[in-house]
Amino acid sequence: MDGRGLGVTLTRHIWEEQQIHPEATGEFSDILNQVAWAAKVISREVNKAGLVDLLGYTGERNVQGEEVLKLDRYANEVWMSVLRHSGHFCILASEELAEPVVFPPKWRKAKYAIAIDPLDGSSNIDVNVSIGSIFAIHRRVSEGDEGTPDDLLQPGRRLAAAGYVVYGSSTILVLSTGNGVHGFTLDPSVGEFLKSHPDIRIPARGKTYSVNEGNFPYWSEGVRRFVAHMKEKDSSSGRPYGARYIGSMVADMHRTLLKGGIFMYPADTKDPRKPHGKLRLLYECAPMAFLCEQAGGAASTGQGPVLDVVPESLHQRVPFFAGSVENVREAEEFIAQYDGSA
Ligand code: P6P
Repeated sequence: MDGRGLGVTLTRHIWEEQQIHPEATGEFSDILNQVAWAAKVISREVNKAGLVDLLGYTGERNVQGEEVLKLDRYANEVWMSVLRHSGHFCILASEELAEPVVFPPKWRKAKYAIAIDPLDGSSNIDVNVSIGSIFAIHRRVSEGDEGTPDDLLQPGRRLAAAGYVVYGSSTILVLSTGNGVHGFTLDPSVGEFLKSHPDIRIPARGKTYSVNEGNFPYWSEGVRRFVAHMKEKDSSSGRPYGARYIGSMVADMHRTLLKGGIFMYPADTKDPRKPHGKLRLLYECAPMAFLCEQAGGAASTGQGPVLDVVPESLHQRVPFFAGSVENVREAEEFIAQYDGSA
């Protein structure tokens, strides 16, 4: 809270960034306010899903082959509507849609492309566990009237902005426009996101690891040895580490950003259709990797930085190891030693 007890809103935060970083344009203020608007609407519905028949399944399956929950479809529709009418985006990719959506040219030439996971972790909705939305915003590279997939298939290193919303005990928007990572908590009494987590920094090393250990038999030798290493008793290095796994990437990554440690979804041999793990590059791993690096952490495929991966397809999956720099480097060392470089 500042001296007048009013708190710092998203709009004021962007204005303050403009004073420090002149390259930050006022356009981002409007973009982030549109993102905040979508987050407020979804937060309202998530918090009462059980009361308005938004729980349960639609009976449909999405491009991932996953059963679509009513709230998944609702969230996708909210994001699509808000982003389409913002005028800032020429093309959108969504976890829920097989193909990208090209937004028709408007009164101004849209300068950005956006990839979203409208409601991540949705399998947790019915059991009231935190879920989230993830967004990744690229500067447009196409020259024509309409956006093209090339605007989306850019390496995360080029992201203009990225962030997530976690719908939990409170609704928190965490974002970066390339000038550090900042968190804003929704004050539902005034419908405003107020800065609550200025300049988030990930500790260099953490003592928490977050992974679905049910996949242990399907991991490479390097990953199995790395996880076993963190569970060994060695008080001089603070091992064994604590295990925390929610099964909702946004919630697991939010904890990792704030507390340090490592979140992982390694490649596994469980499903031959998904040889590179479960998490998608464009709208899960790249935006989270952007935030990690902006917060002084790291995010790796196990072979190298996630942000350097050049996407080949919209729904491409990559192995994901993210969080404290020292923990991620250790994962890479075990993989290099026992699995060799790919
Ligand atoms: P598993 C949710 O479905 C999700 O995409 C991520 O939010 C989460 O990290 C992961 O899948 C959980 O997958 O296989 O551990 O249930």
